[in-house]
Amino acid sequence: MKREEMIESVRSQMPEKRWNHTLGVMETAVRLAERYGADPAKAELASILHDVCKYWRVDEQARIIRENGLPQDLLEYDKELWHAHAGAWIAREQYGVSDEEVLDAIRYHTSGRVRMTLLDKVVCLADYMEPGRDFPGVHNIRQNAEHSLEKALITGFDGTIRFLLDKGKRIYPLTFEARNGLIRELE
Ligand code: DGI
Ligand code: FE
Ligand code: FE
Ligand code: FE
Repeated sequence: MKREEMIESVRSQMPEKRWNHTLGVMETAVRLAERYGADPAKAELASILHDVCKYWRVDEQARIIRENGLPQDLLEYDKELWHAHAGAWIAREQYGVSDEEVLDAIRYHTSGRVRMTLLDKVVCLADYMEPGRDFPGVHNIRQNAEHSLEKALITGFDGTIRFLLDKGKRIYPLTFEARNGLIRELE
């Protein structure tokens, strides 16, 4: 599918606010890719599709996970995690994306994972810090991103973990593994 066609298709599946977020992630991911040596075209493609099914009904997201052999344990954790794995499946099946690096960056953009690739890091961090984001701590993430992808992402995951603790929610193990892995990389 051509870039413009994909953009129109994704845009039509979300409210304008979420589309503006997607534009912010695209722009930020390309900039981070150029800065840190990832492939900007892959970063942009993953960004376009990263939240493609965020506004699909959750039972539809769950169905995709159940019926296509995606990790079933996701269904025991927060629904916010589902759109990332379901989105990677949709990227392949409906948008014809076959690049595993791009699919992984979509798949792990919410939870992270152990041994995140450069592209995983760029997309996940762009999602945290795009210009439209406004949450306590986003300023620190942006500052850290000036000199370290890993430090910036750790700051992001720390904030998410704190937020989930405060809400009394379960935390998906990959998020801990991602944070542990990033800290190890900095040692
Ligand atoms: O889809 P976005 O809003 O752009 O951002 P995202 O895909 O990073 O989703 C973030 C939300 O997911 C955030 O509100 C926290 C929530 N969440 C729920 N459980 C977990 C989780 N995030 C992580 N990293 N790990 C979890 O276990
Ligand atoms: Fe997302
Ligand atoms: Fe995220
Ligand atoms: Fe997002």
